[in-house]
Amino acid sequence: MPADFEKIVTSFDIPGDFLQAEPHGEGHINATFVTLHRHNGRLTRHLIQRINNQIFVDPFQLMDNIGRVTEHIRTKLQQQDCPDVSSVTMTVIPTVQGRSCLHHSDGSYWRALTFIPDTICHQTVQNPQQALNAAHAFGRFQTLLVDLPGPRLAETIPAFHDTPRRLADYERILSHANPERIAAAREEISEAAKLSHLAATLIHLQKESVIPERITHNDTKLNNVLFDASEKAICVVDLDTVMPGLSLYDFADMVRTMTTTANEDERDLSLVRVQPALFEAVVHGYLKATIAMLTDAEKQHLLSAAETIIYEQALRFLTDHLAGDRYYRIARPGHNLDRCRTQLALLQSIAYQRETLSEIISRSLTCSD
Ligand code: GN1
Ligand code: MG
Repeated sequence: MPADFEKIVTSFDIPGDFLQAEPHGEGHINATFVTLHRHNGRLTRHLIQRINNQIFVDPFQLMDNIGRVTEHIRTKLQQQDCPDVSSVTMTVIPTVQGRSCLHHSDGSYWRALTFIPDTICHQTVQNPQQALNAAHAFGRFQTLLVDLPGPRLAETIPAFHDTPRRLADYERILSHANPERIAAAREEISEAAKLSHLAATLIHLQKESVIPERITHNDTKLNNVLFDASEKAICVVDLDTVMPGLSLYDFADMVRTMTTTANEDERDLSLVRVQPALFEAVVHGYLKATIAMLTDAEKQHLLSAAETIIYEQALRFLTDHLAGDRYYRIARPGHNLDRCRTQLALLQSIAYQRETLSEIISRSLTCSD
């Protein structure tokens, strides 16, 4: 926490007296704190985040995307008579000068968001119902944004899910990486080469206009959904990568993070496998929300999209390991390599069960239609 944190907090239009703050959440990119204020005798909490502007190079543009998206969702939910809109969408709190984020004199960027009380954030999935509810929430998020008015949203990270570009970046880093890091990752490097055919699938479908561009979340990890005590998925959070994309990116990242009970950095790879019951829950929850919106081509490529995006994530972790752990926050040496290994284990698990998983999709498509 920076020395002048209190000054940062009081730059935002948060009523009451600031009392204290502590670190919050497990994101790999931004730094998040939860603050406590006293206002009219009541204690209130808010989120204060330092936006990682090495990664999000134009924070004001990013906040503009988030403002448009959250406003649109809020309006639509109000039209649908949603009883408590402020608990189901994120709300940006402007600075006292009315700006969407604070550009600090030390060059850092900060924003404030409402804290949604009485919610739980899960790092790993515990049961199919949770996976179904989260997948439904992300699917609904996509459908709420189909009619977002105005110009195309900005690409907060250009070419974010361009897997062939990720592969090229990886090969470039590998070509001059530290020999010790290469030696530690020998097997993963060989596996990444064997699976390189997975890279082109989605970008090809997009470039050939086989599947449409939509507005997508692009980081549909289980821990980007807030649940209530009854396991209902209340709110989709972490909107930094909401931008034009493919519906399949979001579906695929859910398969990556919600169909195994293992952590993303699990070292016991025997625990890392796609469980058909969880996979079925993700497919079912997602389709329940999106079936009317999806085209036949999108429906046909659900499983291959999962393989491409899991492969992309394996490459991204491996690249960061080889580059010296510069992108993802790590808690131990070799952390990014461990993360890469779980992604490769998931791919292997999908390959072993491809028939079962394809049948689950077909069945679910038939029931949802
Ligand atoms: C990052 O911020 P966080 O931890 O939710 C990353 C995602 C990766 C994910 C892997 C902007 O998400 O793309 O899939 O880690 N976000 C960015 O866990 O790179
Ligand atoms: Mg996150």
